[in-house]
Amino acid sequence: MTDHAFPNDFVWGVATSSYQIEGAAQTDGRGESIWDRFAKTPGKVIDGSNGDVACDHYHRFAEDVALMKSLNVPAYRFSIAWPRVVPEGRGAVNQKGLDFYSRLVDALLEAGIRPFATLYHWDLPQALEDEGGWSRRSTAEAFVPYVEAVVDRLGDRVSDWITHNEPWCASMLGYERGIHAPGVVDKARAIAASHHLLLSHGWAMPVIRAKCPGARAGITLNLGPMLPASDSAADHDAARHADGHFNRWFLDPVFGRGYPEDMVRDYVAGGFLPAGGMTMIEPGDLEAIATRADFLGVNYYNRSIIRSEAIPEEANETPVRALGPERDWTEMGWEVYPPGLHQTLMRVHLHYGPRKMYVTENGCSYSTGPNAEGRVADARRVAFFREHLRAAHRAISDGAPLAGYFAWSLMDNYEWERGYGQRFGIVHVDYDSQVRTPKDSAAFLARVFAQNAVPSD
Ligand code: IFM
Repeated sequence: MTDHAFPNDFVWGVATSSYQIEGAAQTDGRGESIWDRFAKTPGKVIDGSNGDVACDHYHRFAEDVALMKSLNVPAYRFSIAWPRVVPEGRGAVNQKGLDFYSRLVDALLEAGIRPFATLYHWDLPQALEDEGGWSRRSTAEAFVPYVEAVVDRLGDRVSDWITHNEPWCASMLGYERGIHAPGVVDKARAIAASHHLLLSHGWAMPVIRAKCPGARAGITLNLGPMLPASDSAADHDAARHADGHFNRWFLDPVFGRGYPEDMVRDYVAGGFLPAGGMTMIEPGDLEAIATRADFLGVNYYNRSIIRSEAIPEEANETPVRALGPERDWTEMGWEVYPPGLHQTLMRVHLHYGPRKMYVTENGCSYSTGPNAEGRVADARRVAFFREHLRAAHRAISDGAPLAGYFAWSLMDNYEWERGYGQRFGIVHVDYDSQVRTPKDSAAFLARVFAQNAVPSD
């Protein structure tokens, strides 16, 4: 490889998720999800918005696929909304919901775009949450027939499957900090949720493989370096804990090491687990979670600098504080730190040995909109992608089995509790008119996709 050229079979793509773009929340029999309920609860979302309409992708998917084609997009990672397919979480399958994804997949294939389907990107059917959601084992059990229904219908055309997106967010933001749906603040439930999310991943893997011979299946984790803010023993220990909470709690069991002992000890000491530790684990669970995947999806956004510091209980934060040096920040308040992508990929490669990795998300929020000429000159996003792609390229040169990269996101969309103000898209969306305008970053990535290399200018 020279001059930031990527391997010939490298997979380039863009990513989205169902609740963030689809809209049509009450259409064609879709059931209520925890995000419908959470977003409509006053005070939960910064601008009081919800995903009822979002980018109206449900009705505009053909236009969006054409847009991708015009941008030379070779692969598209999207997610399937469980409540569209099984509105009550378990039981009756809603064919109209499946029809939508079937139409989408046909349109992608027709456009020469390879579909990567994520089976869970946070929109749990509310009916299951009413029974305790992911903190109950029965939710993992309900995931399996849902996956069967989806793979039955799409498995003849979709060969790349991701079971879960970012189970750390689904469990810890949803049940520990309560800033994501379902808005629960209960660390014991969050730990149980993390186990059941991973368990459902393990149970889904053989189902996908049985129903879709030749399928490639894996899970996506959000990962990033956790560095101590100083040389003090306390900061080092806080960084160990933060790393255990964010990275190792998910990586270790997926790669057959079980849950990290230091974290189990911490959780027991904090009163979040009983003295016996992870007593919710049943025989066979860890083996299921460790089912060898074809790839690991890595979502990388930033690193965290961890300082040991007592945070008042009412602040509802994790017991560490992430403070970055004065650098470049995105509008999410996330530090721009491209070397962290290389570090993360190398760490996973060297310590866990995945068969393959895909960067399944990487991107940044800047609100740059159209100028007087209608051009969206998002130079900072172009620089962000260029530097992160160079970091990814370096990881490949250093031996990491990185097989693909998906930019987050195809278009501006609903950024969860941050509403519509945060814009991650390479395509600008005017939410009043639903007009899509490719940004300069889209033109940049279109060149990357066409050249299989990072342009230096
Ligand atoms: O928008 C989210 C996405 O849903 C999951 N990964 C992080 C993105 C940016 O916050």
